[in-house]
Amino acid sequence: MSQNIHIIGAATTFGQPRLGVDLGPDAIRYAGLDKALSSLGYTVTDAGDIRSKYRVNASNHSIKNETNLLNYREVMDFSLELAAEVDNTVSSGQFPLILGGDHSLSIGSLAGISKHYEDLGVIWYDAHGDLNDSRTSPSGNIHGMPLGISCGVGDEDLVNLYNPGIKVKPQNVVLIGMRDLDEGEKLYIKENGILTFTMGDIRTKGIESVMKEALTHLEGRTDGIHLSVDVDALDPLETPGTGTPVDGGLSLSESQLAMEILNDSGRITSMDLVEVNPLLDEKNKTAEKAVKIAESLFGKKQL
Ligand code: 5AB
Ligand code: MN
Ligand code: MN
Ligand code: MN
Repeated sequence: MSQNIHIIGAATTFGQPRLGVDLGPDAIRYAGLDKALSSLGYTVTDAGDIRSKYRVNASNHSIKNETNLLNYREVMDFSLELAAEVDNTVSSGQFPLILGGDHSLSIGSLAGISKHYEDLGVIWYDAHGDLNDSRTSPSGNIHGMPLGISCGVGDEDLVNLYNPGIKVKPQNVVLIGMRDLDEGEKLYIKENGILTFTMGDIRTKGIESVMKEALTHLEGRTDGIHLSVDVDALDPLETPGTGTPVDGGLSLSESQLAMEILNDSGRITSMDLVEVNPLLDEKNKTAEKAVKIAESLFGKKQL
């Protein structure tokens, strides 16, 4: 793991309808991210926020169009900007830590990161698969599609964004925390044999053995691993400040252990920390949990 962490605020809300998720990066900063990582011995720099050039307001948000891809142009333009910043971060030898913002930002982060890896692995820590496309999506919200797009499914211009071609091979993806999958996503997972750990699997096997299986699966076949943490992987009792909460999730302590195991492996090369919405939160509790998750990923151990 690089000793230099570069924080990039991805202040976007156009991938979903709940206003306020664009304030997530600052909420996480105010919860003490920089200090927490510096005191673990890292050199931390902060790019500030990438913000959409389109103004957000309650009436122009989530306009339906004929393609069932809401705010398509906004998501596309934002993703290009983020991809360039992430690409530069990897080029300069820093670890990109991308703060969200809604999960559509992973279209940009994976586009930038994947330029540097032949066989990028992805660990998707989320209640959802985010594997929809415009045909399978029940909502048209692009935050339910970034992993599918990165695997090469869906809108051609989003799939080929920033650098042409598929960013991640489905066999290099591991899904962890799943408990709300749409029918089309289930079919895609089955057809592509994506290694998937549902909450049921985690309850049966325990998070430790799940994380080890995930790492073993990616061993030998990947040359870097991107970790994408959606705070809705955790139970809403832990992280209420998020737009699409689903009951029956992971605890903070399990998530910290999961991150510790990833840290021990030394194989994580970039991270997204997404879907923190301070307008839906209780006293910035969700951002505080996000900081704890990052601390564990970067080497802090639970007592
Ligand atoms: B999140 C749903 N599958 O596509 C859809 O929070 C929810 O980034 C997507 O994981 C949730 O609209 C997207 C029903
Ligand atoms: Mn989710
Ligand atoms: Mn997600
Ligand atoms: Mn969500």
